[in-house]
Amino acid sequence: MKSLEFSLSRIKSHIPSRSRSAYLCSRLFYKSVPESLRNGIVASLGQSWPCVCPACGDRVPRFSPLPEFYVRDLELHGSDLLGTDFETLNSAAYQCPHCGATDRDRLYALYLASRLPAAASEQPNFAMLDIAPSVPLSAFIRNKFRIHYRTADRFMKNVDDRIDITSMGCYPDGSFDAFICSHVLEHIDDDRKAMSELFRVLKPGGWGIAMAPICLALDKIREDFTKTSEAERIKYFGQGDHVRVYSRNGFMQRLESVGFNVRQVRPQDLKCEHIERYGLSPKSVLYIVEKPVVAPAPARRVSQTPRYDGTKLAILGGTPRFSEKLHVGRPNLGDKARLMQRFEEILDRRWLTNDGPMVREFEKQIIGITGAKHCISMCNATVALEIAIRALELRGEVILPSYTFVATAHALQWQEITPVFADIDPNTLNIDPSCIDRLVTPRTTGIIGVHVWGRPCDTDAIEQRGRKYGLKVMFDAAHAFGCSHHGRMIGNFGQCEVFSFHATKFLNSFEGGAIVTNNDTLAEKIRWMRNFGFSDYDRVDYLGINGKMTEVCAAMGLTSLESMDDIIHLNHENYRSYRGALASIPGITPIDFNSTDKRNHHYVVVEVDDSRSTLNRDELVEVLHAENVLARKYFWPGCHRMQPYKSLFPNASLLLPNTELRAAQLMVLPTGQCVTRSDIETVCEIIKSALCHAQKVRGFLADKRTASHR
Ligand code: T4K
Repeated sequence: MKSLEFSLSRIKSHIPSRSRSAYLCSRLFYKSVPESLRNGIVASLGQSWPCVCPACGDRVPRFSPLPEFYVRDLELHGSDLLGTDFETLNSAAYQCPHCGATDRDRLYALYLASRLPAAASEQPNFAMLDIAPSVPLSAFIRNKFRIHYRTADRFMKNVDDRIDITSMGCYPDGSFDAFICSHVLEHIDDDRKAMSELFRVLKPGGWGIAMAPICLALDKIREDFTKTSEAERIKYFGQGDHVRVYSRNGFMQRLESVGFNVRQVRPQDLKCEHIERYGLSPKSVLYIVEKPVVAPAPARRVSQTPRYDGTKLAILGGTPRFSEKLHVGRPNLGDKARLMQRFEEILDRRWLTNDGPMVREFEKQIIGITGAKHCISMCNATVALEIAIRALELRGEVILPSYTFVATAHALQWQEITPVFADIDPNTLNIDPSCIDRLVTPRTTGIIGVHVWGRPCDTDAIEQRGRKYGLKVMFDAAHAFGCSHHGRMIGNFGQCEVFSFHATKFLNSFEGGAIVTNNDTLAEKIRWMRNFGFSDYDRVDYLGINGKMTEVCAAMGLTSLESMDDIIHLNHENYRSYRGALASIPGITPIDFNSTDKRNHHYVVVEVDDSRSTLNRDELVEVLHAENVLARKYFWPGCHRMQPYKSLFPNASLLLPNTELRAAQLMVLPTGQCVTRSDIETVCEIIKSALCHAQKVRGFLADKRTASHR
């Protein structure tokens, strides 16, 4: 073994002082000098090593830059691609002089360390697949994590499996919990097939690092299979063996098209300080794909007409664009296998209802999510509203919006309490607190706010009025599970809040609901009322009813909870797709959900302002129905125009101008798991075509009306 003095003297005699720093950073230094001497040499030569390689763990003076020939090659071949346009390529700090890890490898190492923390590192059952593994990263994974790690590639030697990524038949469906597929897809002719295979071999809920060269200057993927020579490929795609170069959106959309949810993670998101010391650029982006736990949307048959010619609208005699009905409110489903397993448990246990263990677990989880003190599950939200109203001892008159599902009003009227309809704020679509002042009478006992479409009411203003007039305040939160308001989860406002878990709702328990409250006495009373008023064995203390949730419903609720985050992500993506596709159409505006608070994006609600659009809401809904898109006019015409309220309060509309206006303008479009991005594009194309051919559509609808009046 060389001594420190010997090594120092050789360096001093052979390497001029101006080149010493470069030498100390070189791979040669790392290869020729043992680790035990390196720190001593560096210190003796007055150098400091501020950097750390997350892959090999060594301190290094700096990371070496990207070799110049990469960029020179582009110039030589007349490429319009610039080295600086590539995402996640830190040319200035490219490679670790010790282990050779690139900046990408170092980013992956940090991500893996954050995603598979120490406790999880001992997981022999956690299976990870690494396609075309990088040597330094592979070594890092093997050293750090005790997981089942498999490497695979078509050409590389020393991998576990020699396979073609487009046909990985050797791996059964759902074989892996995670994968790494970095800089492979740009080599593959049929990259969609490769992505589908990656999707297939991943377990539901599994994740992967999916990376490829992305040129930020491109707005769509550049691929051209006629470019076959190495020179052409360097020119067009940046490297002689690449068959495409991705745009950012193109890459994400292609991954999404096979079913993945895609997230962008930046080094700063990894909660490690001073990312520069790892040689990472804050502009780097890691693409994390996740396989939803929930089933993907079933394939839907859409007629194959390439461009949608408005004269072919179904309402004008064309073939409906969708051969199957596209519903608003199609239930979202969680992991079916898990649900079946829960059903088996229920049957084996022979405990089917009456506060069973699944119901208790479901209530516990709702408490965990909302942060409220009590959750009392119910058979549905309508019964929950009725029980809450009775437990709060509301009588006489109760103020609520008319712009809500009729169940809110019925829950009062059913108990002979008079619903008094307040107008809404036309912007938020929720009860306008200032209208409450005009409606309070000596008979008023309470206010029910409704968080319509999951957008919270102005709870402060409503509660303030409750205090001012001595009224009890509760909220119908049927649409708002998983949403928050001013940083507090819905479930914590008023005396209590009521969720619906109906099949069509964001969180689905077949049928179901819950009352959530922070009031101990109220919770106890509600619990007894839900079960015929029993406060103990053989002891009844209140008038009660049967409002209990069954074990089967709780099993469905628990299963839905497991995929809640996936559904929110999916809903949000769908909402963004609608917004994008409808962006430039005058008078057609998806209502805004922009907020720093949590939203479940369960409803896509579109305003049709016929002072600016060529068709009105009702006409557009007719057009969509003819195409098998069952858009809904919720909550038209408003409770005050439904029976018995229409007869009881024939003049109510005079006090409800905003309700009347909005109920005539809004339509709800299909979203959720059963709607694909291409379905959304088709729905929006139909809307655009109908508006372009508005005169014909209007003429047809007028003729239809005349005919029906004859
Ligand atoms: N408060 C508010 C603010 C509410 O919105 C609701 C309910 C309540 C209280 C009462 O909650 P729950 O007692 O129901 O728990 C639907 C729902 O039935 C209703 O729960 C919901 N609001 C309302 C907004 O929508 P309808 O009369 O429009 O349902 P329907 O039968 O027309 O179904 C809607 C669409 O969903 C259809 O196109 C078919 C589709 N669908 C429905 C079910 C049940 C499916 O594809 N599969 C299914 O299993 O009231």
